[in-house]
Amino acid sequence: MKLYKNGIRIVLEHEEKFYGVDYQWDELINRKKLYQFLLLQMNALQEIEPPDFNQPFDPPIGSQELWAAGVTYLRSKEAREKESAQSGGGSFYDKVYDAKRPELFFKSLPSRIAGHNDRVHIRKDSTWDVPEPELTLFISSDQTIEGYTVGNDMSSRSIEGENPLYLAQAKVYDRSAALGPCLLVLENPISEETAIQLNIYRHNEKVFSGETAISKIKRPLQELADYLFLETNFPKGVMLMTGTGVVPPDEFTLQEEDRVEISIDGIGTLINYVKKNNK
Ligand code: DO4
Ligand code: MG
Repeated sequence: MKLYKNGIRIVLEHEEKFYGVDYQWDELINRKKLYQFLLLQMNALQEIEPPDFNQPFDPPIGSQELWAAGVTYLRSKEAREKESAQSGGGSFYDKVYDAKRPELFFKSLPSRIAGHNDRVHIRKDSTWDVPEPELTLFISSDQTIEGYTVGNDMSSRSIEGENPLYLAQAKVYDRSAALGPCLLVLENPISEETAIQLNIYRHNEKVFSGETAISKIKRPLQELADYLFLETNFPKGVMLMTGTGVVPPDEFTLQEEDRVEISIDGIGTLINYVKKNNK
């Protein structure tokens, strides 16, 4: 089942049919066994025309915070060790990859997040920028994983590489995160075989393509969720990006007007256009 958010309108897709859902987003999604709840609602829902998939969608988030996990794939560890070798990063990424405690960081308030077919930003003070394609979880206030979406954890590699203490500036700024196009709600946990694909287009030509799979994440998804909740409550639930396993080669940097497409099996494709963050 998929939930799309379009202004105040929520659209539920189930078995190729579309239904209008008369709920507030937070009230609807923040529950244990969301799939079963939606199934029970089906009879009472009104069937509607499919939405226009060429239009923008709002990110599938309400008032939740967006957090992110890092260095959960070998590829991310290796790329970051290299990028920050001059600033001492040669060893600590190694340590966090193998440590019991994962790297978790605050990524965004909902108001700074871009949706599908929307723009994402690169910073004016950055010279090396990449998208990070990441499976993103919706975790209920009861600490259960109830939904999945596609996430783009836009990152400045030049700022992050200069000094690891600059991580927040490399990662957290207006439109540095995108989520969408929908929230996939499943009866059972998402398959380990699920593939994540990143394609980047410049003037309609593909300039980068890469792929990974959820099975390559070092830690179980529930373990990431459990660490996040260790000393913090999320009364409306929380979204969590689970790290990148695809990093373009070092000579690649995003440019204005690039089109970033991230696809995850079963969820769909999140499309974003790159702009410089000119206020
Ligand atoms: O440690 C820096 C950030 C890691 C990250 O965002 C990732 O691995 O996806
Ligand atoms: Mg990331």
